[in-house]
Amino acid sequence: MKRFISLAFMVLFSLSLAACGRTDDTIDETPIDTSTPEQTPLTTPDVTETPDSTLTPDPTITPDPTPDPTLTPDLGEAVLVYQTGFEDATSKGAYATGTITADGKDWELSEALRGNLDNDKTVGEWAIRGRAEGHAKILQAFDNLAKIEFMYAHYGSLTAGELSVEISADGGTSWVAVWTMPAGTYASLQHVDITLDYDAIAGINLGDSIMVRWVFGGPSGNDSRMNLDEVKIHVYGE
Ligand SMILES: [Ca+2]
Repeated sequence: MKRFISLAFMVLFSLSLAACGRTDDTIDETPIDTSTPEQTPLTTPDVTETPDSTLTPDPTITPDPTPDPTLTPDLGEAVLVYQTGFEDATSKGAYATGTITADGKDWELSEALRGNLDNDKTVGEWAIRGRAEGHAKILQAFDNLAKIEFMYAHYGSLTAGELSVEISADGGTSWVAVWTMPAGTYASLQHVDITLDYDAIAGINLGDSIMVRWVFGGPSGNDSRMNLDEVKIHVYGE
């Protein structure tokens, strides 16, 4: 019995110690000292702050100093610098090679003449009538040639004539075709507007002085007769 009492006493003592321990833990906690803040408030503004970043140029919109090679140089608008319908022109009534003056520029006509018969297809009264193997050539060169416009048709009810347009940058020694008539029969005047693509024309550049001629083809003789009218020449940068 005495031993039991002693054991019980020890258990109670231990429980008491445990309880006191928990109590001590609570008590031992150091109260937060609210009178002395651990951190000193920041009272001085940071004057070294970087200025508003929106004032800094955006590097993504910096212009590229390298020009885009795919862009065509600014050539200006193509301007009409010469036109003729062969109404205001000197006469030429035979096919033998010779010259006329039409609206102030000289032309060489070979196997070609200035015609106004019923079978000539014209705007106004007159047109050039040519046949194989002839040509109608403007004897003055053009700088910065941009566009060549004209109208053409087969003469009367003929169908065999052919036509092409050629240019020369060496005064007429060598020629390069820039347009060839599509196969077909052209009973009425057809309008053609050629914008020259110098990237596709070997050996000739925009800055060259360029001559223009129309070449008549097909079978030799009268079966190949065709008409040419309403010629217009446009150049860049005038
Ligand atoms: Ca005419």
